[in-house]
Amino acid sequence: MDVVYSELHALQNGAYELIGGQLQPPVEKPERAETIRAAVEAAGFGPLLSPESFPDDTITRVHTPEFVAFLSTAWDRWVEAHGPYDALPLNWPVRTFRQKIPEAIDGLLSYYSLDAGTPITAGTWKAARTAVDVALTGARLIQDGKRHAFALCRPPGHHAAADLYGGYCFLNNAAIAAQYLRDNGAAKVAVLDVDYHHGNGTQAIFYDRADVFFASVHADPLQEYPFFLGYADETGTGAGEGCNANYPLRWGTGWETGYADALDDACRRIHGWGAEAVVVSLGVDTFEQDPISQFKLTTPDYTRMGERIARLGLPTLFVMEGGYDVAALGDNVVNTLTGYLNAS
Ligand code: OKP
Ligand code: ZN
Repeated sequence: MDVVYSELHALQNGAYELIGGQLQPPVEKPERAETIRAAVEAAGFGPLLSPESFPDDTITRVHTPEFVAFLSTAWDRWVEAHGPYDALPLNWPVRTFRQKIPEAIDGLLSYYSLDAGTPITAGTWKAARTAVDVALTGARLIQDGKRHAFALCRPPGHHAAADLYGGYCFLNNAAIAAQYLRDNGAAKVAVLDVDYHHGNGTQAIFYDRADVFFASVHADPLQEYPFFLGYADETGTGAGEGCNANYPLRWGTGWETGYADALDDACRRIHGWGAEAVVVSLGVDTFEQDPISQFKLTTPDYTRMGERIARLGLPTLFVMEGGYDVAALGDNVVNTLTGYLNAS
């Protein structure tokens, strides 16, 4: 299986993350992608391909031009205002406030963000922009007739909506790749999100559309980030009614105690809908030892996950999302891809 990777991911390297009231070293760190790269190479996956450059209009098919302009200039504006420290928002236009776009950089961060856990740093734009090229290079491989590819994206993307960043995500790599597949020949594309956290951004981007099906297996928003989206009664709207399927699962869920059944149902829905290709938002933060998550999947369970995805029988683009136990990340990703290959 071809693997697309760029070392420029390391340009996203925040100094701190607010976790449980304490400023701590970020869990979303460059070592994540490096350990996955080393593991897939050691497992014989490859070749390792560098991304091609795709034009910005592939991004604005999914994100607003205003949001892209904001993200690409936010660091410079923040440095001008405050100096070379991680740019973070501190308040939001919540209930009782107006949705009017401010002028000052602090207000823009507030307007365009969904949390304070996603630092914008000197290299954020370059890293996020390159992750899009990584995903699109994978999508092009699929479009050119490959049955599968792995886009080793970092930073991740599935929390980013048309004009929102957060959850360590800036540009929605998987959504941009799905849109690219739509724009280049595939009439019906599914996104299967197996990250522990609900893919709120991807869901929002495609919520009113009948040409992209979104299915997500994730921790119950009553208990887990991002808290305000991801319920089972979110089924799509307008033309997209029936094209969204959420599987919220309680903390403590394991492969045999709810996960496998939910994944199976998600795959049945995608198959029944008639998808021509699938983009898998591959987060492995469902792992039992993940430092910020509460599911109980084991390393062998990822082989089963890959096998189930393979039984869809569809051209498959894996796009890396979350997963924070660096010691096990490589094995869990390799098992997913190996399970997929052995069953396809
Ligand atoms: C990104 B992805 C931990 C704070 C959680 C946000 C998590 C973002 C996950 N107590 N902060 O979906 O893996
Ligand atoms: Zn996650």
